[in-house]
Amino acid sequence: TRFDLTIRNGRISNADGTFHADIGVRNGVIVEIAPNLAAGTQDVDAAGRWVLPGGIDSHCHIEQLSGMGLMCADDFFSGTVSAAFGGTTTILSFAAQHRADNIPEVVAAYGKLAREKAVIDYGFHLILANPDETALREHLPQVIRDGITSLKVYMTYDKLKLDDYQLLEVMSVAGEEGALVMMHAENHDMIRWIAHRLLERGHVAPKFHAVAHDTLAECEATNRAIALARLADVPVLIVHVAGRETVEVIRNARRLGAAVYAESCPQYLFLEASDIDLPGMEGAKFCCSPPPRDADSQEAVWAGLKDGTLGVYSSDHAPYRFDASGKLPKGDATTFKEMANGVPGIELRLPLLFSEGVMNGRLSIEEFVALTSTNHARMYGLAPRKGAIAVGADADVVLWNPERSVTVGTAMLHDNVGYTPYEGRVLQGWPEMVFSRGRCVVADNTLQVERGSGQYIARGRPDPLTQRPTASPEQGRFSELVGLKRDH
Ligand code: DUC
Ligand code: ZN
Ligand code: ZN
Ligand code: ZN
Repeated sequence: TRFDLTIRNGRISNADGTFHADIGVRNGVIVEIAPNLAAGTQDVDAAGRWVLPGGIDSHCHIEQLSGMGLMCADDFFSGTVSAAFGGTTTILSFAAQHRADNIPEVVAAYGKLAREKAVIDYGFHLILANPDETALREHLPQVIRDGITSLKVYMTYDKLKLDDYQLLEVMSVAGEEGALVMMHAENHDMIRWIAHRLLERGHVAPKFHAVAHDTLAECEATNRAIALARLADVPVLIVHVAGRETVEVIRNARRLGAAVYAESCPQYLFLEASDIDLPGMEGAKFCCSPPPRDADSQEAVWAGLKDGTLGVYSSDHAPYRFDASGKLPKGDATTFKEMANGVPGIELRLPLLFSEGVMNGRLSIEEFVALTSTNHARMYGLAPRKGAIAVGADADVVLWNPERSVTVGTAMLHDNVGYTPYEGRVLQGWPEMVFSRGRCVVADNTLQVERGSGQYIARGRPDPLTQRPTASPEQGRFSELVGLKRDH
């Protein structure tokens, strides 16, 4: 029988290799991969194109109310449209609990927002700000059953921060229940202390954000998070790694056999703290936490992505407009402490890495696919449905044109932020045709689907939880004595 969609003559790359073949799709699923397949109802010639698994962005903030009470500039429509135009076909964003919130209500609310608006597939991580007994014993198992198999916790921000005791409690329960813990690792008191002294001396400009969020605060907290996770005998994933020393701490822990995973983002490859040092408030456009560092740290992040220390490359898209609704609540009088933290990147994440990584010879195309899709699928329980061009997988497929050169400008982007930190860069290679479950989402630079046509993906168990060594040194020392249980 006829295929719904045939993509022919492409050069297909997965994380484990590259080959030439046609792809046959029926009911949204890849059913055959071979040369010279029969015609499809939609028949696409991919000659000259690189055919890659759709990108998975496992860290983005969409329609989220921040700890400071600010609403993101992107809702699930603009956020997912922007993602799709940049070659991403699945996002994982956050269902964010604030301390007074009831977790099931939070999850239901975010689910409804996305259901009505998303144009690509999506799932959620839970942000856990109040890990009380009910949250840990009832709500966490419940959200895991609903397919939310990861949660993010914070070591800084007054409204989100957990102390070390709470982190150990969250980790041990997450380990038992089968959820992956994602850690925002920055030392709260170091940042608070530097910031206080800066403000006292009148150092209020945006660039002082990067001074306050020193690399030592990141490095210390990462070290501590790893030690806590080892004590609780659970995997941990350090998000948004920025500094060289942090990369080295993680590499070293992995060498010792610790179940430590890590993520980095475009802002740590392509921006530097010195970018924040601009006249007036302009620097606020580059402020995120942790902040971009320097050329040496950029090199360390490249090396970490290359050698597997940093397994996932996400956007950490945190969209705030350059006005009173986001970056500048008090206009020109806004201090670095009052700006919204975050940079946009959901649309340019892949084009930046494709151009600067693959086209400039820093990464192979297979490494690109691993870092942008396959590893996310495994890390977060989306595999084997997502993350590879394979028989039985969803037909999430992107046709890249390596010949196309694009100059980045705000007007070409589909987010609702109004600026891009990457303005004026010339990128080589562009995702021209995007399929999600066999539906053409983007073609001819035009959105081809309706709002709300994306699907919620209930995720399975993350690989880090199924692939734990049966006996760790920590287990031998005390796990049994203190009643740590593994879920299998
Ligand atoms: N942490 C994030 O993960 N994103 C934006 C800001 C932050 O602190
Ligand atoms: Zn709330
Ligand atoms: Zn964070
Ligand atoms: Zn984030």
